Amino acid sequence: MNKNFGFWGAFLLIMGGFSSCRDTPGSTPEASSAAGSGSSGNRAGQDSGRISLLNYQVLNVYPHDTTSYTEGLLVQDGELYESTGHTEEVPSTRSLFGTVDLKTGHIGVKAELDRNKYFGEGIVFLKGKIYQLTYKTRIGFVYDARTFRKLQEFTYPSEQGWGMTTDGTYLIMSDSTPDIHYLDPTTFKLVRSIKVMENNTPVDQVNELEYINGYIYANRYTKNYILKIDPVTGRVVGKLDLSSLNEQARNKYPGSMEMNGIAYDSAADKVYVTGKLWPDIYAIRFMH
Ligand SMILES: [Ca+2]
Repeated sequence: MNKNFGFWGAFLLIMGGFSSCRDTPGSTPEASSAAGSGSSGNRAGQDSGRISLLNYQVLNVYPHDTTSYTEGLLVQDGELYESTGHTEEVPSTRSLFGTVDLKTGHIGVKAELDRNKYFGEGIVFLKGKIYQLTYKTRIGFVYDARTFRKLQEFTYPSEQGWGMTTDGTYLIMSDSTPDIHYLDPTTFKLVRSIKVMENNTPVDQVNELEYINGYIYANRYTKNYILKIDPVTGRVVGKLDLSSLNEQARNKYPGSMEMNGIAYDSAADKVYVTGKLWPDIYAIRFMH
């Protein structure tokens, strides 16, 4: 999604300072941040209300195109895909998706939207097709995953389209509210919704999504953390603080905007994260 970043950018630069040394290799994967005790290894639908702070390790740093206004990130068949939107503030930004060259950070474009009509948002692959959301038009696009030919358009119940992922059966989308929606990929009808709750408080502005081993992971817009969400209850059961990566990105390229983009490479068991106009993509590993 696309909003002015000025105030929040300054705020987060200040707040980002509190985080350091979160990327210690071999560190304890979980540390309780909430009242209460209990064993680790919560299972989806059976969490105890405990929120774990997830430590991570940076495995590698790759270049990212500083004109890529990241709205979606995922791995498919061993390749990293990115979808982007555009903002008038940065004329070089475009609404498109394609494969990311990890040597240069450039996107090999597979499909591009008419920027006068559509703002590109999240994408997902499911059963031979690619689904793409747009920001405010309530129109999505379906492409052939092999040829990238556009097959059809669809609409969805939400006012806005933000992030997208899949559990292998449904399209799972965010829409700026605390609700995450499951859509049937054929009829595009709403199957069910979950409300993201952190300590009994709804969490809005849930953005880019990634489904990893039975949990939904989500960036929260303008916050430099990823939430681990129980897909049954909607409860936040874990949190990954990426403030230090956000700080690194802004130090390296002051035009960097908010963190957005989570992609899971199951074969290598690593996760790629980046942000809008960031100069780098980080490959990280954490317990999940
Ligand atoms: Ca993703």
